[in-house]
Amino acid sequence: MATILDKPETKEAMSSLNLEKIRRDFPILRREVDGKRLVYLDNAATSQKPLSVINKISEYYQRYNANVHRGIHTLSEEATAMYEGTRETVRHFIDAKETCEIIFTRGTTEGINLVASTWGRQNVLPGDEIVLSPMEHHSNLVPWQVLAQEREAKLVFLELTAEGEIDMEAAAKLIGSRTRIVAVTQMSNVLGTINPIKELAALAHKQGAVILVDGAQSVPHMQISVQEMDADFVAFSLHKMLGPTGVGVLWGKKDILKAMPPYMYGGDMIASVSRERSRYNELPWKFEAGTPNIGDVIASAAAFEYLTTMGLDNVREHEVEITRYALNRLREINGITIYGPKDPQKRGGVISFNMKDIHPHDLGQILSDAGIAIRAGHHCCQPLMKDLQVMGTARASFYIYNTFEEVDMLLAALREADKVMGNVAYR
Ligand code: ALA
Repeated sequence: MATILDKPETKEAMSSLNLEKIRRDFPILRREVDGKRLVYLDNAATSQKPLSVINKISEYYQRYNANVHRGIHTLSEEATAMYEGTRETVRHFIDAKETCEIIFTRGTTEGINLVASTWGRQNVLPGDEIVLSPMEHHSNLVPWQVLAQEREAKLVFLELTAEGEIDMEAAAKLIGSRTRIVAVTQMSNVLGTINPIKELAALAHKQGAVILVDGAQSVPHMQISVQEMDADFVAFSLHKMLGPTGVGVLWGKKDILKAMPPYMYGGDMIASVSRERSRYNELPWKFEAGTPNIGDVIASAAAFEYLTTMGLDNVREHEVEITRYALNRLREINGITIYGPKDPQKRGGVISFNMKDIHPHDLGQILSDAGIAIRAGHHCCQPLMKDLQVMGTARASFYIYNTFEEVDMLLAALREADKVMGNVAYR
């Protein structure tokens, strides 16, 4: 596969996916930016949406918009059936044991905050340790900082190897008898590193601790089984996996969720209320206060169906190959620094890099002028940026509709940027 550069006409045939057909399902990919074809390489921030998802949102509002779990009328019954049906779709998608373990949230951030605020306050005591990796998104760091301050607990950070992988020998020592929770990302949104969740879960469980997995970058891109990885909580967002914004999933083991207090109060999470006291609803509704994001949850089913039909193994294979190709081509550029594991099998389709002294924002702007969307900055990982000794990075991230030709376009634009900016020193 490393020799693919020689045969440009066969590049797209290397994919495990029918890219031409897939691209037809995404109307936005036909638009132009300043007269240039859009090349969307910012999928780690949010993915584009296929027509089936867009249509499902519209269908909900045109045909059966109603509140769920409340009305005894046809529209409400239809909306409730579709809403709860999506829960079963999620259960199947992540291989959870029971649908009551699937909680709809607004996104990964809310899922993690829910666990930190409820499970955390209930279980973390002064002197306890919360173990995190240095590659965590702010969303899987700040809630734990706040909890640690409140409970007088300690944050402990795992160590990374030179290629940005978790040092598992050190982890075995750092996860100890004071560890209450290990909270780690399954796939870094900066380094692309795929972390060994099953092994970390075993280390946590050996010490009587639990493990929370930030699945925001992994669940959209690879087949996961929450049972197989033996996590205790997994949080992810639909908008990064073809679905609408404003929908996330928090999965947790039933016994743990059952023992946790609610996160927010009111609406759907109530069983009965008197003037002085309330009884709370059962799982999963105990954690779904207020009217949920009904239309977008229902439309999410179309996103899960799209990915399931395609096959998550094919999605992963495509991303490994396009990442391998992109890494090989990027390495041709003089003065480029690429972060994260060298082996595409060990990482997701996220490539962060810096070029000479060019500020990543300038790179982002020059690429944008060429119709290419990437992300530039600290990627909500400021502590990791400090470890890497950079202000920020440029980041290209791929998904099911990205072609090898688009990688070539990225390369051409980077070479252009190098011509324009390469001699400018920023230090
Ligand atoms: N967490 C998202 C990203 O990495 C927004 O871009």
